[in-house]
Amino acid sequence: MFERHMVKVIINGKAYSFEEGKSILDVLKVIQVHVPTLCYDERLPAAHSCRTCLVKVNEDPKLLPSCMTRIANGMKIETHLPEIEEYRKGILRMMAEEYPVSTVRAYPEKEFHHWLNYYGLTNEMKDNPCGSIDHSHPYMDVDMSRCISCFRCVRICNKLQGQFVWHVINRGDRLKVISDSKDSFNNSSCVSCGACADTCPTGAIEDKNVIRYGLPAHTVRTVCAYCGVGCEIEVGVKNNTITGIHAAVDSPVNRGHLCVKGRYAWEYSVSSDRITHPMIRRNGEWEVTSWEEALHYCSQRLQEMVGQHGPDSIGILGSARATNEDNYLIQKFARTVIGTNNVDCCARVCHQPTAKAMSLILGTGAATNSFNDIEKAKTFLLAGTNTCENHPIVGARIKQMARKGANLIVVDPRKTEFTQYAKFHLQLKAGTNIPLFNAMAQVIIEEGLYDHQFIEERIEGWEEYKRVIQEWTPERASKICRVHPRLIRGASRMYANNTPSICFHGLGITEHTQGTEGVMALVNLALLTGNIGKPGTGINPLRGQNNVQGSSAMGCDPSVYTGMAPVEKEKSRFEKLWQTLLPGNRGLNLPEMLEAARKGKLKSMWIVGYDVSFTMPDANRTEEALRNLDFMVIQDMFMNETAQKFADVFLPVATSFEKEGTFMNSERRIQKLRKVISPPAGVMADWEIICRMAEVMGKKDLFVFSSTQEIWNEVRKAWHAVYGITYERLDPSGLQWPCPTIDHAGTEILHQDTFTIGSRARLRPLDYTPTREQVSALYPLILITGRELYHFNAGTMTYRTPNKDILNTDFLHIHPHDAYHIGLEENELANIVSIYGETALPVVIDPSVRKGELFATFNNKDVFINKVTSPLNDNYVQTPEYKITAVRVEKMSAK
Ligand SMILES: Nc1nc2c(c(=O)[nH]1)N[C@H]1C(S)=C(S)[C@@H](COP(=O)(O)OP(=O)(O)OC[C@H]3O[C@@H](n4cnc5c(=O)[nH]c(N)nc54)[C@H](O)[C@@H]3O)O[C@H]1N2
Ligand SMILES: Nc1nc2c(c(=O)[nH]1)N[C@H]1C(S)=C(S)[C@@H](COP(=O)(O)OP(=O)(O)OC[C@H]3O[C@@H](n4cnc5c(=O)[nH]c(N)nc54)[C@H](O)[C@@H]3O)O[C@H]1N2
Ligand SMILES: [Mo]
Repeated sequence: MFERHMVKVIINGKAYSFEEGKSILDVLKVIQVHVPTLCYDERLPAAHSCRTCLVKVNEDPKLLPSCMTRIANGMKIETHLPEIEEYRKGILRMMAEEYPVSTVRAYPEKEFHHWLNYYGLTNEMKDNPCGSIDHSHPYMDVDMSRCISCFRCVRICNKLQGQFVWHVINRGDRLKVISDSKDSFNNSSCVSCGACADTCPTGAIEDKNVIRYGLPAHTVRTVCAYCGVGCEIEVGVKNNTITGIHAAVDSPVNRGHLCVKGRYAWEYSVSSDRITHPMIRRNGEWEVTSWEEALHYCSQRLQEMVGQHGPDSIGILGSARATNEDNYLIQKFARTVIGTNNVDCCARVCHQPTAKAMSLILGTGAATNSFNDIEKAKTFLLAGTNTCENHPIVGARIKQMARKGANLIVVDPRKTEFTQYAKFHLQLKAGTNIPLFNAMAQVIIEEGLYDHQFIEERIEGWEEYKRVIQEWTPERASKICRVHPRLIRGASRMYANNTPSICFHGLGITEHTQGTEGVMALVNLALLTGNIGKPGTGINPLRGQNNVQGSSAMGCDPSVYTGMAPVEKEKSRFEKLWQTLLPGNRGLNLPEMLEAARKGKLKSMWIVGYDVSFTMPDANRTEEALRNLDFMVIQDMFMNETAQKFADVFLPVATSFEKEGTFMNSERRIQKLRKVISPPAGVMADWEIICRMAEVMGKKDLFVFSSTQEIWNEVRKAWHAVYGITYERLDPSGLQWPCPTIDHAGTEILHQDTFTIGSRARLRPLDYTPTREQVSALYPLILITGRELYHFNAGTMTYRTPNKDILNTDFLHIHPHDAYHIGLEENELANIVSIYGETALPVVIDPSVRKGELFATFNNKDVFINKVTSPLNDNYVQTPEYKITAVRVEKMSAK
């Protein structure tokens, strides 16, 4: 059997056999026979244009490109006959004709330079001058005098990122590659993913960090610490310093691609204001102190609190930016050392509605499918997600599918990048997801487009659901959501008929008073059409931070322990596991903690990696709460806004480059974080701090861990679904839970034969109650807040990198019609006012927002848009309604 798939070939006189379907170049790489491949990149289809990889096949005098030619049985291949080498040399000589030799000498490691040296051509090169270098971009230099027309930059920009920045103009000798900018590269439509610089064989497009930091001595494979996609990166290191980052080409997640943050925005880790000593604030002044003193001080203050006000006077927050191991320990600390269930993390403000809705209906509160389903889907329902900016690698993969003809249905009040590719853009009024999705379900039922068999075999509650949903005609919904019934019908038919259909959703669904119901509405659509439990289908939240899925799954949630085990049911199991009595009362979530602090009931908080005062809505009210606390500990890399204003103790931590552990990405993949460099003296990894604190507080026995692996092994005991995931099995690219046994391969697709909840899932009829936050004469516009590509959340990291040179503020996006009425001009500073507060920010006049709606990001601390946002929150899990605040916008002069 096996033999049939093997092909026998003779290469340079030696016999080999390989699996069929490979190119000659593929097999040359395997046997380490090196030929120049100047137009080749394994991430791209072979172009066979440089003609340097030519080989002789079956003694045919016509040489064939090895990148394009498939191996065949009996093939006789010669790679280095003198005539072939002469031919290659001739081609390289032509390429070198006008090439600046000085750069060959300065950067001998560049692919093209290597071959010039190898064929002894450097010494015969003329002393051509370098071109003028375009230094305008913060991360890349461009010198097209080094362009050899391999077009790798053009192709990678089109085929990996889908951005089309680089173009070929002119013909013959005048042929050249230019960006789509009229002047400097920085003014092009480039999104700074760096793929062109990454593939360029000459340095015509070059990373500035190569020039600044030189070549790495070695590289370490690890995971990006920004968003929940979990891209795998190869970090270059020299003398305990990071020199640069490349994408791991064989990663199933990012397949050799990265975005601007993952690839370039790492210099926060060497920022001069990084905190590298514990500090205590006494009489209003920060004092540097020793770990010994800081930890004893914390312990003494926390013990006082417990003594005077009980354990529930303390609230603890884990960090969606820290590892599973860090988060496992912090919730264990809350429950065993302090004795409270008051533990939460910022999953609360993000996708908690997703977790709730999906676990209620399906039994597991996590993505049903994997990123590899993207290439299997025919239709994409992209609901309230600005994927191209916030999960750029997933966005790029979906864009490539759209280019190949897949259907995109975008549900977003704004025009996002995807809307250019969409067959349907349902540009609904913000806050009206439920009527829209209900109407889609109505069409699917009314027109009989549902999956009859799936409903018969795997669904319950059908009759009741049908009864409620039939009222939701597109005409009725259209009056509320402002999408034409024709578009609603068209999109519904497309989603139901052109299967497999996959859904990705984001905060445009969850951050509403009906957030949990919004996700339920999406699950209903998938269930109706049988788009669940199969390849290329499912309901897939694009989770926020690198480890937000993990931090809540580890138990940083007042109502569940590790592995989503409900506190009310599993207390005794965890008491046995942790060998200690546990609190059984209901703990407070973050909004409840803040409310309790306002009332004086919560006295103290320990916050790991979460800039609460800056990122929670209605900042004035948040600050009122935090000001009321008697004691606050912040554990972070930087003196973030919350620390600066409210903390009493600051505990400095190692970055993700300086520690070990695991992250969990959006597709339930546990990935290994590997230590790249040693941390600065004076900082510790989060888990080490927690262990030390437990020791000081007299609970050392429960926290005897000398490595993250030991912590993970305890997690495996606590949570059956990850028992099979050992550290050893995490190389190279991790495993997706459920993975209950050591020989289990992990799970790419959930709910295949039955749902986690049982053999049938129940459709949820959903009523629509609009948010109380509505426009009025005084506040006539709706502000939506969200994200853009270059900055990340609280901005503590990206504002400490050259990303700030690309974008250095939040903008207020306003429709031209509204701008005209208020009399606002582009870039003018405008005042924005809600009943909660006000701030000022520069205006962008932007027809991609709806009339009557505004959009702003929340990353800049001077703008601090959360002074304005509404504190209303989701009915089930209290996720704030960041997407809707009634405001007015004024000219500064009118103030
Ligand atoms: N560059 C960058 N990437 C990030 C982050 C970042 O700060 N910067 N943050 C990370 C985090 S923590 C998260 S949670 C994710 C979030 O990623 P996304 O979910 O993409 O986040 P947002 O930009 O907040 O909102 C998404 C979209 O929802 C739309 N929207 C608003 N209201 C509605 C509505 O009523 N209905 C519908 N259907 N859509 C609506 C908005 O117009 C917006 O385009 O991104 C992660 N990735
Ligand atoms: N107006 C508005 N506000 C929003 C949102 C919105 O859409 N609109 N979105 C909300 C959402 S979805 C989210 S997730 C929150 C995000 O809010 P935050 O969680 O506050 O934001 P982050 O920037 O992700 O990081 C928090 C902190 O973690 C620190 N950090 C990074 N790595 C580590 C580590 O390994 N250990 C420790 N101890 N600290 C570390 C960073 O320095 C930073 O101070 O914002 C919310 N706020
Ligand atoms: Mo988030």
